[in-house]
Amino acid sequence: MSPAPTPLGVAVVGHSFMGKAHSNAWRNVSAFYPDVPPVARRVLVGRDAARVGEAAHQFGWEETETDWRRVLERDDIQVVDVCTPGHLHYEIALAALEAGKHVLVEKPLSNSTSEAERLVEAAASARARGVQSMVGFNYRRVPALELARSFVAEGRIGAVREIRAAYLQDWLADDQAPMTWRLRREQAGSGVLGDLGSHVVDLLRFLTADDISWVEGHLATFVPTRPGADGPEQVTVDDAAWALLGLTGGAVASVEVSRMAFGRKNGLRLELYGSRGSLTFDLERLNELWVDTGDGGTRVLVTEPHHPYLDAWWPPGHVLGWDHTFTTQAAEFLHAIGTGTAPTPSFEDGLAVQQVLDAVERTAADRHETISAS
Ligand code: SOE
Repeated sequence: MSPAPTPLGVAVVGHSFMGKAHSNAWRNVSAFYPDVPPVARRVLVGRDAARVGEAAHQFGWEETETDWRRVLERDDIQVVDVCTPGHLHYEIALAALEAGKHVLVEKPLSNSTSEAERLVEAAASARARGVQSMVGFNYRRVPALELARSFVAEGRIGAVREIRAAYLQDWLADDQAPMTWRLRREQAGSGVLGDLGSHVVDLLRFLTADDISWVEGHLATFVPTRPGADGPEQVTVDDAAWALLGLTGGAVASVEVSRMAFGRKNGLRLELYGSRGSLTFDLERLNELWVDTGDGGTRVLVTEPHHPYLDAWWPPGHVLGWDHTFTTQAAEFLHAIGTGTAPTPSFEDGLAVQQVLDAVERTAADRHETISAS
């Protein structure tokens, strides 16, 4: 019997919601994807020693650290996974790549196009040294969405003409919902546009294999102040955003994103209309894909072993959830590291998304026209 391969040491920076989602993925990946390089959960990093200690205990990390820089000095860490608020992505990812670590960055890649451009350069030179990087657009790993991508590529719905995309949550619908870093421009870069709009723009590019060629946007901040730790604090980002996007293949997409849509907890709905049929997906029913090719439509329950990613999981009908997407994402990243191939979504994909988000903001500021009642 050949000796077991040495596991890759992983460090996750950040231990809140996304840090936990990623921790869960690192905990499960070697068990469900035995063919990719195994991992050791070495260090969970966070500034608050007590809170990071609790999260590390919960998810089985070997150690904790309060300064991410110390992790980069260690020889037993090969993978750094950045799950911090957006304003820290750039500095940590850049330093990690320069230290020779494979880097996974939670979406959006960065808070600005200029930062994303610099990260793309750093990732390209790291790639030449065999160091891989990837952006955490986890919805690419939803089996039904990968199936939808393949159906579009095979021409099952013909040429895509129109896309309707809405990603709606409601955790900010209450005016008294407290201030968070996600509502401060200096930390989050933008509001729902970057948080949920980045997923949508990435999925449009992923599903169609097109780029975005033109943009018209509109942003709204409905609740300008929120209760902060020291009294009312100004919200400096958008609460809701809308955009019309032109795709290089000729399709037009209407996009709506909000965190103030009462009743929608994590509703991501995508409708693609082509010259021969349509595809419909709703994250609240993520194991299903609706396919209509003029025959009245069919619901495909995407749980068969031949469906994307399903062979790693349960028998038919034993549905997957949101958390599986992060485990599959980790597996894809490890597969790329193991085979020395560049994973997707790449930092180039992260930059392309950031450019669209920035264009939405610019057009939202420029193109507003008031029509007065006569
Ligand atoms: C919060 O709006 C959030 O956690 C996003 O940041 C994630 O990317 C999304 O998957 C779920 O909602």
